[in-house]
Amino acid sequence: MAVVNVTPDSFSDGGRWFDHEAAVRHGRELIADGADIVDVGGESTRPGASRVSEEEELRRVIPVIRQLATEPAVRDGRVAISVDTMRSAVAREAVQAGAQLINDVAGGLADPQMIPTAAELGVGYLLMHWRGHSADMQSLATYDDVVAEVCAELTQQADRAIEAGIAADRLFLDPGLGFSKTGEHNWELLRHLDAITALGYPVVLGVSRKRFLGTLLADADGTPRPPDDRDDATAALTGWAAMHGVWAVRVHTVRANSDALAVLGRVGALRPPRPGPPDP
Ligand code: PMM
Repeated sequence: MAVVNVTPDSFSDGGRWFDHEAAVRHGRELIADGADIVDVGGESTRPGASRVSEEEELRRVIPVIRQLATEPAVRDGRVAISVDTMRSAVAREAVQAGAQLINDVAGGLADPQMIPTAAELGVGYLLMHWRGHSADMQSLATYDDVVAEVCAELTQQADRAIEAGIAADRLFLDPGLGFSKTGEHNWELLRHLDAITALGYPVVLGVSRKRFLGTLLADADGTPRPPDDRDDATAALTGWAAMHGVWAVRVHTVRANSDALAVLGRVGALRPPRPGPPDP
């Protein structure tokens, strides 16, 4: 799953794909590089970020999705488009414009209409572990046992989604690394990916360029490694994720990650079978 952030302020690539033409061009490049899903988002979830209006979010993402939906690889079903949004109204318009998957980083908790809307639309729903909006999410990063609590909270939301009518085979879970989690919490969840895949749904993981990698790879003077210099570390975790049964990784560049998967597949280190993408 490759990221197209149509935002001026995402932590990792903010501003770079902010105009529509640049965003569409970038989406095409990601498809050419081998992305299976292109994830289009218009609202930064960087810690501390404030929210954009619904109108602005729609203005950012809908034309990009509409345009990418005309790509041959999307039309013939090889590539799916997802929309990274917490708003049901944005999800609805995005699906009308051609998205087949809703990536809701709030797991249904930011907008009470999101889960019913996803159920009604009948598309894939990626439910991420979430405790609060970016402005205050780091103050919510308190756990006695991060693995057990994330699993319990994900299960509760997944049960709600199923009760609301989302088909079990259209539901995907994500532990939400960096969202109300410290670096230590992220590493602990990565050590216990088996507990998350054991919940019984395909798991998506977003580690790409995140701050905890910058901290790990900091200079001797403590300066964190900058975001666009964290792709090799991201590819290492892609391999780790795939070896632990994760279904998809959300990444900013495709090649190093798909190369890592090709190597691990060839050496026989991946777990078959992995469920396929949602039907268009
Ligand atoms: N992380 C970000 C945005 N959207 N969606 C999912 N499902 N999982 C994530 O971990 C995730 C996400 C933040 O990263 P960005 O600013 O680089 O997009």
